[in-house]
Amino acid sequence: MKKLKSLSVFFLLVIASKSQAQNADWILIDDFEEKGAATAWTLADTKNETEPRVENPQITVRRMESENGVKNAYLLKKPAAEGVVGNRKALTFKRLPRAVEVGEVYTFYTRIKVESFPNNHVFGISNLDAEGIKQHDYNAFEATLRVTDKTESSGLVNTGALMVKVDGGYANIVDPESGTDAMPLSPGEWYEIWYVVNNAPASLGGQTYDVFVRGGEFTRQTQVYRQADFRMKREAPLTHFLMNCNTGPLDAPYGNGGLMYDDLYMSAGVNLLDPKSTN
Ligand SMILES: [Ca+2]
Repeated sequence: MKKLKSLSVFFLLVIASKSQAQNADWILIDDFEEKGAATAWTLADTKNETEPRVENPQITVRRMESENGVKNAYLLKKPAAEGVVGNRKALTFKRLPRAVEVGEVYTFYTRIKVESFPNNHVFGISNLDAEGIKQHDYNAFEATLRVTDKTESSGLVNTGALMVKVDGGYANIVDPESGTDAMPLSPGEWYEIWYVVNNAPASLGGQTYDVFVRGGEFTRQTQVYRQADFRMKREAPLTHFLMNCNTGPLDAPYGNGGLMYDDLYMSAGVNLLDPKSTN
């Protein structure tokens, strides 16, 4: 099985080199530069158990920063204000500018920055519509990336490294040179993530995604996971970008540390270029 997987990755790379992706191929989902950008996203707190009751506890706001003297707008998301607990599903989603049909491969690009730990965030791509996302929350995801340092009910301690979905749970991304799990994400630092999403049927090797990262210990773009698994494998057109986070339960909250998002793009095929570069 492992041999089969490396073989398919090899073919993927061959396709990548032949496809001659260009920066112009990137389709913007959101870079949050427009003043009203946050209003294009739907916010839904579908399991609000806050006590005392807080209506609409999730915080999803456009913020500004200055990078090397250049102003940049991004999206900050957290399940609730500091000290508020019990918001178990803080969903935020937006329709993709185009659907990824069954059989298609698309590359998604996203920048994230951890505002602070402790936290519990996931984001990725869904093939459900708005009502389906609200109904299924975590099970609305297919390709999924996760940021958390929470301890699982099983006692497993998450380190805060970027995670991918695999059948039966999540896995840390891996440094391919050492073969060891990546280090925890460093708060206050932007990480670039390329995820090559294969929406072919599972019987044809699809419903999987490969992940590349630049940031932290990965000073160059590095493949950090091969063939992570779609969560549900519905084999349906991918239509929405989805984020979720969670304060944890009232009796054992994780912490409300925020996650910052910027530069959400998609591109047909395999595209490992930097969408922000003009080359
Ligand atoms: Ca921006």
